[in-house]
Amino acid sequence: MTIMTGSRNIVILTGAGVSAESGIDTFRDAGGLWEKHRVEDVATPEAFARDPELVLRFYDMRRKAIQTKQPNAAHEALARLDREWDGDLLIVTQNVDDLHERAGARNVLHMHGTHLNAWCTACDVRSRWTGTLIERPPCPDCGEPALRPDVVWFGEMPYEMERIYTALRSADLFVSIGTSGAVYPAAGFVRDARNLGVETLELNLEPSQGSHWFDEARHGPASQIVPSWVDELLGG
Ligand code: BV8
Repeated sequence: MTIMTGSRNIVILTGAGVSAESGIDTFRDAGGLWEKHRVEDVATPEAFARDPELVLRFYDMRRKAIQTKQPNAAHEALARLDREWDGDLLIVTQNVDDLHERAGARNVLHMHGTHLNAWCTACDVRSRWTGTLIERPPCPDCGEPALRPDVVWFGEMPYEMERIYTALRSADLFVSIGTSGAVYPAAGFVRDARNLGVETLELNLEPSQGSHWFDEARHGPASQIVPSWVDELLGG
């Protein structure tokens, strides 16, 4: 059953599963494996206040790792859709890597921030940052040694929520790709979409926690099912 015919405005939500085949661990894989800490225990403001070195090392390690990874066919297909789709398209990603952008996508919204920015807790300025933060380097703007990862931790408000809901309100189709549906508010977007009368599609390796909320679900590796979906949408 193809529900996409006639879709004009599309909102796509991506999660760690879209970057899995690029060699970036998903949270389900990494959960609990990192220095015996659950991600939820190191990705919080409380953890940063309690043990800043632990948290900064966690993010330094991941920031370094993503710079050695390449976009995969799923990122490439979504970038092609972004280029060729004649309606509105917004890619809302929970991921803090830059693989969507490196594949060429332009309409990308990082609702949980990005590994490649540092955020100064003294002057609030965000700067592009590809190095480490463990040595507490000076903020490029104010010089204070007050930089933290520009990443939304558990208990912090995700970025640009109003822009996301505005896009959902004018969407015809909501597509969730490579996410377990475990983390809110992202996991609730499918229900928001349904309440707005928006068609919903899940593309994931396996049924997510919210799979039953979707009008249609296709399961398999993103590098296979996303390109075939985009081909279908763009007419091959
Ligand atoms: C907020 C950045 C409110 C950091 C992330 C109870 C207690 C405490 C808190 C809560 C609670 N109930 C609800 C909450 C709120 C909490 C939450 O949802 N907690 C969960 C654990 C219950 N949410 C928050 O705290 C959010 N903020 O609510 O603020 C507020 C209100 C007012 C004022 C202030 C605040 C903030 C959440 C953001 C946290 N930051 N990331 C970092 O990256 O280090 S979350 C992080 O985990 C990711 O960004 C992502 O969102 C989430 C992991 O999810 P996925 O991306 O889905 O990854 P996962 O590994 O889980 O799944 C991968 C999927 O891919 C799987 O389904 C798998 O099958 C599939 N897959 C694997 N391989 C492939 C594949 N699919 C296709 N192809 C493949 N090859």
